[in-house]
Amino acid sequence: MLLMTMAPTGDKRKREDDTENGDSGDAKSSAGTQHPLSGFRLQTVLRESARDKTIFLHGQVTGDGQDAEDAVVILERAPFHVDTISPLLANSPELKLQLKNDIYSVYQLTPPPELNEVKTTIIRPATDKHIKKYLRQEIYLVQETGEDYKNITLPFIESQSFSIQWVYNILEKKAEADRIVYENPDPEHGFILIPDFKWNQKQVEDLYLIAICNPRGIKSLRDLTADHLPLLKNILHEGQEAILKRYSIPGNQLRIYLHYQPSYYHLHVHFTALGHDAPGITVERAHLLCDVIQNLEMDSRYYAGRTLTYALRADEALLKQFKEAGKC
Ligand code: M7G
Repeated sequence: MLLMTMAPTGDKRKREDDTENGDSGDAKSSAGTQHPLSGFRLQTVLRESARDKTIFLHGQVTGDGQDAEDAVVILERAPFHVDTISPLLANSPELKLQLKNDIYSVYQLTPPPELNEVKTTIIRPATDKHIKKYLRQEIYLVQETGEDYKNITLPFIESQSFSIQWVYNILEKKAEADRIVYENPDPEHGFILIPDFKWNQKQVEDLYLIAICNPRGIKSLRDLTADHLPLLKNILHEGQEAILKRYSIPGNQLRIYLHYQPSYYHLHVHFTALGHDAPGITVERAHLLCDVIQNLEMDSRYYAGRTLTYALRADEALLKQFKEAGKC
């Protein structure tokens, strides 16, 4: 379904804010007003997928008189919109025959620019950790006990995790304020629901939003106790209602889950269309919010104590720590 009546999402100027803000503070720093990819020089192709029509690049950019900066650039061909198919087929000037055999023929169609969008995500300046996050690598399962979390993982994430400045920018309305879909302002039990920057918001087939909780300091699933049940229930129920109202997608067609491990250690919940094969929905990473709520209702310390299994990439420093501790 094509989304015709969206919030002010077509605002190109704002879309440029949809980038990781790195450690450099507010939403307007870094890329500034100049072309965000000026002087781009490709260093490596981190990953590509012909099936998903995506490519992840590491490059260097130079602004006017600035030093070269590392950047991660993600290019993704936009999905087709049913409503634009007829004009695409009827009006495309270029339809080049490539092969004809009996009743079969293959053409190359060159769409007009407005129907030929490439979603471009830029992370600049990118840290080493960003570059590694997108690099295709072998992955290994780790079984993290509650003790392992305290002794290995927690000290590690406290010293090494990604900046969450972009999260604070959203909560403080310094970035993406015009994209907010729903807000419950309660400081303890409230949250902001906003389109994930993986979603171009043009069709609901690949709908992807995130709910970012207002309270600070809840790093992940591991920190949750029964005290957080009102917050989690608000996210579940109010998030579903807001999505029904805005996008006409009922709760039973949404996959609502938390990641463990997340990339960003400020509690947030993912809302994706059930039919969408979004990255990160595998069993070793996604924890359904309704299950999380039930588990905490049964045992307030469920996530503090239980063993959680997840995958780490070969060169992740946390995997090295687990290996050094003889845990995998
Ligand atoms: P995660 O589980 O911490 O990590 O989810 P993942 O990226 O490995 O899944 C964080 C979610 O926040 C992801 O779905 C990101 O696409 C999304 N996200 C990350 N950044 C930097 C932004 C941003 O600046 N704006 C928005 N709207 N979403 C973001």
